[in-house]
Amino acid sequence: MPMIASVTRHDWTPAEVLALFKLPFNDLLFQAQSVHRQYFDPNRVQVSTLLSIKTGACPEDCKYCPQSGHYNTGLDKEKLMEVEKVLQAAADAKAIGSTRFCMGAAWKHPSAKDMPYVLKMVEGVKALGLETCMTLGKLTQEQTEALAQAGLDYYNHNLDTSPEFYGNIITTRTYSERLQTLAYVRDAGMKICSGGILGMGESLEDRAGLLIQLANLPEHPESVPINMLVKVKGTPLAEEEDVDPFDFIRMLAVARIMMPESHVRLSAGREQMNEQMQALAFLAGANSIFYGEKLLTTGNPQADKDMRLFERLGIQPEAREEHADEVHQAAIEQALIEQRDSKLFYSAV
Ligand code: SAM
Ligand code: DTB
Ligand code: SF4
Repeated sequence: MPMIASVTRHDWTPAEVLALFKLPFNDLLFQAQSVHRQYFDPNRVQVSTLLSIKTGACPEDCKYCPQSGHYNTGLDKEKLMEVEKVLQAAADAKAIGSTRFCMGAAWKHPSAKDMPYVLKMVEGVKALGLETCMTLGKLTQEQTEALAQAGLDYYNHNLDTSPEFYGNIITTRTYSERLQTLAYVRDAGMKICSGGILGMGESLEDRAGLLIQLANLPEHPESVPINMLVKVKGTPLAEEEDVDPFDFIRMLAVARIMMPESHVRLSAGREQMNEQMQALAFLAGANSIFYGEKLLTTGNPQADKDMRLFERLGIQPEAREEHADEVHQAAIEQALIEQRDSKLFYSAV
């Protein structure tokens, strides 16, 4: 199979996308890796850290989510965190080498009374020299503009699955409301982080349908998180069948081919993946991860474990976009070395 010259397109059809999914695994990975190399350094991976700034008791009924108030998952619900505590967590994330700090709230949408605190968090995290990302649910145009004004770089709002399958998973918010929020984010000049989840009982057509929705937006999301369902006891999807690991890799590869300029994030579910599978994910074109021992409420690999994996694979963490200079890169690498060495030293005593 020859190297394929990639162009950024917004007119993907189901037949074309299904044909990609049905390629022999090696052909698909070769194509994805070839596309990846036309736009990215294949040995750099962006690292983001997540923090739940408001946990649990969410009014939405997303069947995968441990934070929905509709299900009993034994989660302790918490109020909006204090700004100072959020900034401390962001400083900790920076110290272990993260370049983006993503703050998530279990809300249907932010309330007027919470907005001033949220805006202070954005300003504070930005002042620490980190890229800022938030995921707060549905936004109004005014809220979106206020977040952009405060310095929010990315807004995460996932489409989660195809429009056809969506109603089996969420009934309290529509697909078109999600698309409207994404349009506000784009209009306010922020970057979009939007992706979905595998392992909810969706078909191959639904996986293709999700990628078509994302890739046929007027502009591709800059960040495309592909989550493997984290099965949490008490949620309606707790007993879903595991996704075939190769099918998960196929999803990353097809996302990479369809959105060649986007960062594709190997998102939730890494705790359940072995290192070989993660290496295949990077080969398929995934070039972003969540870094740090917790996602929002569930576990993620320890930072030192990830750094050892990066080292074994010859992968370097990516610098922040506006600071992609050598000094900043050196500082990130030093922070990562210190993080790794302190953990190794700790485990040796
Ligand atoms: N409440 C906001 C919203 O849904 O827009 C933001 C937080 S919500 C937890 C962010 C995303 O996390 C969801 O859209 C979903 O894709 C992902 N997510 C939630 N629970 C998950 C799980 N158990 N496994 C994998 N991904 C999950
Ligand atoms: C995304 O796509 N995945 C992240 C982030 N965006 C907000 C969340 C994953 C949550 C996994 C379940 C949990 O830890 O609660
Ligand atoms: Fe609420 Fe977000 Fe969880 Fe849905 S995914 S229940 S909106 S926290």
